[in-house]
Amino acid sequence: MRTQVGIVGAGPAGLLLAHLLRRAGISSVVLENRSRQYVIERVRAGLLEQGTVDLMTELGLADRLHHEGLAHHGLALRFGGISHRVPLTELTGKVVTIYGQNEVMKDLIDARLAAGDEILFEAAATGFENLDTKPRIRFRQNGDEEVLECDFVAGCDGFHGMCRPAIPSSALTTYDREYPFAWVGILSESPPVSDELIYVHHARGFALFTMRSPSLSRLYLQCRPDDDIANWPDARIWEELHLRLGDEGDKLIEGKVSQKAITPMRSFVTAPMRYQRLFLAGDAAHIVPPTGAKGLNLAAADVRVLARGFDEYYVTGRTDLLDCYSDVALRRVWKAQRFSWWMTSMLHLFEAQPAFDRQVQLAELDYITDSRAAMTSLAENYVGLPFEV
Ligand code: FAS
Ligand code: PHB
Repeated sequence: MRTQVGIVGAGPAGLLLAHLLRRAGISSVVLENRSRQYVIERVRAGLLEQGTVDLMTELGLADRLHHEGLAHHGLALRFGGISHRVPLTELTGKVVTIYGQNEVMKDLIDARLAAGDEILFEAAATGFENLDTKPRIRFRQNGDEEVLECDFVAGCDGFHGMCRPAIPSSALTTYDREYPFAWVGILSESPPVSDELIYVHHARGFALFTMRSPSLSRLYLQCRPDDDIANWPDARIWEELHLRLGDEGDKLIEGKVSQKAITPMRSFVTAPMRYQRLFLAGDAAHIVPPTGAKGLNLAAADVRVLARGFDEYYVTGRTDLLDCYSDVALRRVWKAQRFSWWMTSMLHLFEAQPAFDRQVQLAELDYITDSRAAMTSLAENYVGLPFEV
């Protein structure tokens, strides 16, 4: 099998890249080791920056998003039992959109297959040859060993994929931070407690009240990093959500819990995001704690730059943009890392946290919700910083 760009992974990074390449007339084949059903049912992110929505709109992939997505013009920071609104649109002119990652995946997959382009599901990439000249991707499908020849490889296979580990560790620098807590996340068939997101700072730990639709709530609670989901029966989750919402708690309507999982909290960056003709994008190169809602949006931002690099190469033969892809992408990645670490550090309860640090968290929240300049800084990072290229 032969193509111009071999894409490993059919997550947001891999499929957005495939659509961008198609628009530029560049061929690609997407290898995905899971089934189509698994990919579209996986519950993950839910908040899209303006830039991600604009990219999907440009690609003609956003009809359902515009129809079913919930545009938000603000969010609430709740601390000391009081909610403070951050008017995102008033401060930045931009909106964020609530639209489940699994819905994004459905739209990207349907459009790709409708265009007659390939996604090989249940096809696991297993190794590479000639990454410096004419890359060959070895993959296994239906028990058969296959090979995909290409000019370039896009490693979009997530944090636990095989692309990053295929790069000699001597060629990479990794930056890593694990947080002493995790999130229990649920999907509940119940109306959201508010029509905007509520981020809660509470003595019992962080909580986030978000949604997927007017009848489907997405709710998160801070828990221990090594916690087991078995320790979180629905009754305990609802009790904690009511408590952390404080006196607004009586507004919280309980519903049938249709999905429940624990998400670890980690900040991770690997640099450079390139090795010879292998280019890493999305979670394959970097992970952010979900407090800043940056995961999916960073994946989209990476491939936006990478696609321009491939376009320049196939049109002019020049590799300028490909050669600076890693630097350009990492500038945005580090800003998102800073914002996500900052939101996480400000809003979570740390084990044996000195009272002084707790007061500083509250003072920071008080300052942000009091100072237009500080609030604007939060808002512009939250809605998504302008793209460099
Ligand atoms: P992805 O992980 O989405 O996709 C990689 C794909 O590669 C997968 O489909 C995988 O099956 C495939 N793959 C792996 N190895 C392969 C191989 N050898 N061969 C072929 N294919 C292979 N972000 C938020 O903003 N908010 C959230 O609430 C949130 N919740 C999350 C919950 C969880 C459990 C996780 C893991 C992430 C969450 N994120 C969240 C972050 C998430 O949205 C990611 O940033 C986003 O999925 C990144 O997209 P990709 O880089 O495309 O990686
Ligand atoms: C979500 O809706 O899943 C979500 C929203 C905002 C976050 C994290 C998760 O910061």
